[in-house]
Amino acid sequence: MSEFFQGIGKVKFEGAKSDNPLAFRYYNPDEVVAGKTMREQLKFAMSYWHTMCGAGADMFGVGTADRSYGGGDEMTVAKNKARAAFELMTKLDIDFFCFHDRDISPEAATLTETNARLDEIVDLIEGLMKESGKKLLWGTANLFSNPRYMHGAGTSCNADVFAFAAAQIKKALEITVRLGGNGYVFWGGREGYETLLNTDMGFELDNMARLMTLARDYARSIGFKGDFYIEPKPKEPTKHQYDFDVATCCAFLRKYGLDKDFKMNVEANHATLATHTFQHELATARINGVFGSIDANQGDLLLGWDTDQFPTNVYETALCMMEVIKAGGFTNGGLNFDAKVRRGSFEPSDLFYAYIAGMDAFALGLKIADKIIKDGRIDAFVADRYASYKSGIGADIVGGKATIQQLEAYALNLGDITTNTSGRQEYLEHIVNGIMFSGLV
Ligand code: XLS
Ligand code: NI
Ligand code: NI
Repeated sequence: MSEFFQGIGKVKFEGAKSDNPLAFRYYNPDEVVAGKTMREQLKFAMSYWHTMCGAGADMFGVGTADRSYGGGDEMTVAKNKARAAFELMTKLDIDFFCFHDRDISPEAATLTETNARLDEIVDLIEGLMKESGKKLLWGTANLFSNPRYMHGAGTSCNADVFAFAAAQIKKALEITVRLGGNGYVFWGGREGYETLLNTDMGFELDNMARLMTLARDYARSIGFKGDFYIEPKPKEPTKHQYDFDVATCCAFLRKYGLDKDFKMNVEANHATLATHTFQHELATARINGVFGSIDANQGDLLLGWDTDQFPTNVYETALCMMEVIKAGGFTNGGLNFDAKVRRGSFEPSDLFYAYIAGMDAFALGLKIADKIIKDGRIDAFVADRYASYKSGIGADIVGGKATIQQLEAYALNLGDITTNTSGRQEYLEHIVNGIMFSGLV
């Protein structure tokens, strides 16, 4: 079998002192951190679209990278791409992958033909999975690239488009189940709007819920036991994406009775586009019981769009992993690198440098998160900050014993409040830096 990434061997852990650019310095899959191996804690996944398909096209120019894997016609490209994907995952020691239906197999003239092509590629992928032991983290359907989805999929004003989207999801669910996927993602795609002058928002949201309900019921009927995820994003491609952020999605799920089956797939860059921190979105998911999976990447705060860069900011990965540990770790989810190399990083080796950088940044983040939690000062500070609710009037408030009249009587006797204490933000940030960089000097 031909090798697609020639000259690159299996990437191994060599430790922090290694200067081998094709080695892990911090990601040591077998090392135990916070009670589990790094492999189990981090559950890295490869995104098929960015990694195998993305050639770097933008609105000013065509792609710069060759992603044809030596193939000529579309189906040979798709088959070689699948083989190359498994070679890449094996060389990088990544256990999982995620895909859209159209990433793995190109669309044909009719849906029947498209589905037949998909079956052919899924046969191949199933074999490659058996050979390599790689697993599907989640599957999804691309309901946004084809022009038919110009007005959305489930939220399209055109019922034919809704039906087509349903058919596409049905097939995507079948292949996800067949490949043993434990997750199925709904990223909003073009579910949103540009202007209310032509949009019935209430009707569109009802329809979006109808589509998700149909998908859920069908998936359960064919034996899907995993989680459905909504992946929040506030804008892009539409001006108002319906799945704005985690809180908005929670309200949607509860309104339509989908909250038992759906969790969140939180993407770092989507959080910042919503003017939230990544940590805020993860914490919102955790406290609402919908923490599910992560699309790992980072944005550029100077730019207003989804740059989907490989995550290298260790401060961010540490705060992320603190949330993951607090949420009890991943169950069906994992860390999917929904990230793409820059347009100028067009060589095949750049994919390896990018994944190594991202995986090492998360390995460091995990280790730092574990240290911050074990150190205990941050958690103790937070707990102590609410100490006034442990006794007296605070305990009565929390225990539901204080009436509003009693609170008024209590307040009338208070006089000036002199019991506030400092939030100590700078002190706490300094503690985090101290833990992160201890041992450096
Ligand atoms: C796009 C999304 C997309 C989803 C999968 O912004 O991140 O890639 O993760 O449809
Ligand atoms: Ni994503
Ligand atoms: Ni993104």
